[in-house]
Amino acid sequence: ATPTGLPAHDRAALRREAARVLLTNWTGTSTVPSRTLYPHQWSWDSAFIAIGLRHLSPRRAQRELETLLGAQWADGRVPHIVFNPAVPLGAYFPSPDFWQSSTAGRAAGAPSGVETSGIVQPPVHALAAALVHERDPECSRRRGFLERVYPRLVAWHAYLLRERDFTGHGLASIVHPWESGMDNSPCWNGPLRKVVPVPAVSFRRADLVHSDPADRPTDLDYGRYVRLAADYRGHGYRDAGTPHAFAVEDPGFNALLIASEHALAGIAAALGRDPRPHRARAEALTDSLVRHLWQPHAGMFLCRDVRADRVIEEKSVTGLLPLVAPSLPDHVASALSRTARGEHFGLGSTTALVPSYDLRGDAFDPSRYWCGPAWFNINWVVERGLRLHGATAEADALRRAVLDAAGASRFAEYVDPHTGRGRGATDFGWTAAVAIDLLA
Ligand code: 9YW
Repeated sequence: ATPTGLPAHDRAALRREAARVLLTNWTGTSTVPSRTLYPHQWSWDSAFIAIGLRHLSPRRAQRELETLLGAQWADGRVPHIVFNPAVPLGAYFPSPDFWQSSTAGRAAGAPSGVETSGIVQPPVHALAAALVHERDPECSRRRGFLERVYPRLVAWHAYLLRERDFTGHGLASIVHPWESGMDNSPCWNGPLRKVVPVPAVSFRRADLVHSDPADRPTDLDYGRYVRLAADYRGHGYRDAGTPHAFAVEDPGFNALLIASEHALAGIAAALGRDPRPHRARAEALTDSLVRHLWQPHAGMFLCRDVRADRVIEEKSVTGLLPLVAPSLPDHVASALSRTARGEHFGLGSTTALVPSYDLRGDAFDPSRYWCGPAWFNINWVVERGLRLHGATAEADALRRAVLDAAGASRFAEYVDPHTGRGRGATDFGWTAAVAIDLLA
């Protein structure tokens, strides 16, 4: 057995299978999350995929991030989807003709040569870029990787803190459930209640062609997602001009921004520039996160509904992700690790992987997307956070569990947290990628 706890031949087989998924999902310039369900490039998927890909081909991992950042808007936003023009419009909804980025987004600086969505996803990219660089600094230097991505990553973070700090707390708000990456998390039910859904007959969901409706968000969810996105589009995707019926401070989103801002400090230092402004920003973000979103009564971070000016009393795994922030106060980090192992998330007792939502919550559903299933990218973040804060035994056990579940589910998109049974798509990009990274 190796440090992962897996015998060497299982390890080699798992790595080979995971590599096959990433090679099959590679399009020539980037990697699709899933050949069936998600045939374009997704923002935070690409970051996790690059983290795995760096062990197979550092050059390809660099390219993955460069392709995504090549679709960055002039205002700094990194879009959540970069569309592949070779894929038929009907293969994914909402397609480029819905987002209309190159026309409707012109004033906000959308690129003209490529179609994208107009919203964003969690900012894991600088962390990914730093990890990709570290894997093969020589190849990175030869290609001028950090020189090219650094200014774009700086502009990305600046966009979030300039355009999305609606409360003045120094945190970024999300303006659409899709921006959290956790589409139908029960946390969004309250803030979405006032959003008038567009009728389901007005759109055609391509996702239901490829997966079981019981594993997916509902039509009512989609009606609201479409309404919010269409309103944003109607305001030219300009944050200052859009009323934003949905606005939430999400701890996971901001925690990944903190980890990425620390990574930017490392990138700046590698380029011979001053890392201190990045460190200072990361510390300020950490202070704000703890001050505004830490909830001692819950033993975790909770989201804040910015419109209603209210804490959202729902326990989502997003509230455990701040573990990935290096300078979290010790008492907060240990409370998070206790909560992960407690009755609401069951890690190491009733569940092997951290579920996406409170096992005891009213809306818990072990099959439905972000209402309970365990996701591999999220468990990679939690594993990293536990390790960072010295919970080595817990991190080792979680690493082993992620590897077991990834292999047994054929790299499922997500799994039932109680049984480990795969749900959604198989041969999923970030599932294969995080498995390769945790094997390395
Ligand atoms: C969608 C691609 C994306 C992920 C999100 C996940 C889902 C649905 O799939 O989004 O249509 O964009 O919720 O986190 O990035 O894997």
